[in-house]
Amino acid sequence: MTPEAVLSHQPRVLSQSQRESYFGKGYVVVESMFGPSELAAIRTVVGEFIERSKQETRSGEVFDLAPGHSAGSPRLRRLRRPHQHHPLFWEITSGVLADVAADLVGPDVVFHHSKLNFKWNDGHDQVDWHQDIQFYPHTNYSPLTIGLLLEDMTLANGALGFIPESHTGELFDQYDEQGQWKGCLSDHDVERLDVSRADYIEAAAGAITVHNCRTVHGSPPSRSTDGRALLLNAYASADAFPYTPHPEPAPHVGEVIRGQPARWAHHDPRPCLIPPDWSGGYTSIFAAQAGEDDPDAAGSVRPT
Ligand SMILES: O=C(O)CCC(=O)C(=O)O
Repeated sequence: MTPEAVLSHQPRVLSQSQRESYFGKGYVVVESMFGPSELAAIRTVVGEFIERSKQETRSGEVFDLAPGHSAGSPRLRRLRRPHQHHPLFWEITSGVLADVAADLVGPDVVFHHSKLNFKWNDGHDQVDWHQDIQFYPHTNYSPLTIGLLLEDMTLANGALGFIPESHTGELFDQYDEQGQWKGCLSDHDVERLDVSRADYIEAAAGAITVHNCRTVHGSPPSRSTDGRALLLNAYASADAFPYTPHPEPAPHVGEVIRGQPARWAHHDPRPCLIPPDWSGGYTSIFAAQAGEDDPDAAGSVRPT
């Protein structure tokens, strides 16, 4: 569906100017989507998972752990597929966030994946500049990711930054010169891109960020001792079909959660980089960018 076709449908949640801003810049921020009582309930569940992670010593199917993780000093980088592990997360994925997705991809929406990222001021939490669609190519570029801020997000705790209008620019090669998947842009490409234009999102807990799968984004390390938790859910138009194995297969993945299944696939003619074959498993963007995807490396599991 073209942006014009999406915009011709009545919005469920967003204003027309928020939708236009998303299509123009490649991202949009909406303040106060979740209120204090909803956030408190989510934080309680998140706290339970942080407690559980303390019993783990290696990254696995549920937790992605940074080097140095221990019970006394938990360094949980990511809770993988949260919607699979607690009904509250699925409620969030399939609730108002799916309506937001429908306002931006069109009325027929497929769920793609969820993840809960943390930053702990431990030197392992920088997310280098990257684009998402090279992790999971689709027949068009409708896929988008919605981030729900579970804590206030500031530059001090590793605010997510977006390069405005980069979604209309080139798709970058996220392999290094040796052909190893890095999951981020090369230093040379970062130099070519004017990252001084980055828009770092500082907003209160309860806000959401929405970015398109072509938008270049990343986040600096946290300098705060408070963990920064960001719940991410990705969706696509039902007429966007993946053509590589899903990096994080899980229940509900690929499910039409708004509207109807598509009869026709929509094909965008712009080519897409193909990721490694992750049909045997995927770790995380943190692991890939830190070069931990070597199966013999400490803390590694097999695959954003
Ligand atoms: O957690 C963040 O700051 C960004 C995460 C991100 O871009 C990703 O996981 O793909």
